[in-house]
Amino acid sequence: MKKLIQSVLFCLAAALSFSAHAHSFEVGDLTIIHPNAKPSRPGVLSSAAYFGVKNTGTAEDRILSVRSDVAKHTEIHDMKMENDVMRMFKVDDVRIPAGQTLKMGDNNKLHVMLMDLAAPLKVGEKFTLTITFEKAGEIPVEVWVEDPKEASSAHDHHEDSSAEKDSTATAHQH
Ligand SMILES: [Cu+2]
Repeated sequence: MKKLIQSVLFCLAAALSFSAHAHSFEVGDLTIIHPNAKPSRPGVLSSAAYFGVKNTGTAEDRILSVRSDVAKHTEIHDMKMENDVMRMFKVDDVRIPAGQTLKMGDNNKLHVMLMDLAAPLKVGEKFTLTITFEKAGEIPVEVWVEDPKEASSAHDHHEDSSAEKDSTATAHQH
């Protein structure tokens, strides 16, 4: 409960200090940057979410798991080409070295896979994603469901968004 209140406070602070298209959550040495998700497509009960983590501390931290009430199964995925087919695979730990920032989808294919959604995700909705770090513990953040086109102009890191879309549609077999 304390963390939830904390995150609401951070959210208010973030709303005051960031533009409409960015929000972040600061807990200890970690800042979770702009958690966002794609809307689900008609008839597809999965989607992908992204966030950044900035580690201003002196020790590496790791993401051990993610979870959300909007999806029955939530995993961190990476993707790679295998025989000309883009495949997704689960990543068990994502490391954020001291002093570094990792942004999902930025020069990498990392994403949070939301599987078996309880309901379709629509642009403008918000939901809570709880990220569990090895050292920082559980950090609940508010994820904004955004139009991928708008998101790309907001972060300009979506040069690979068409490939992403295709692989989400074709190679996802859980
Ligand atoms: Cu995936």
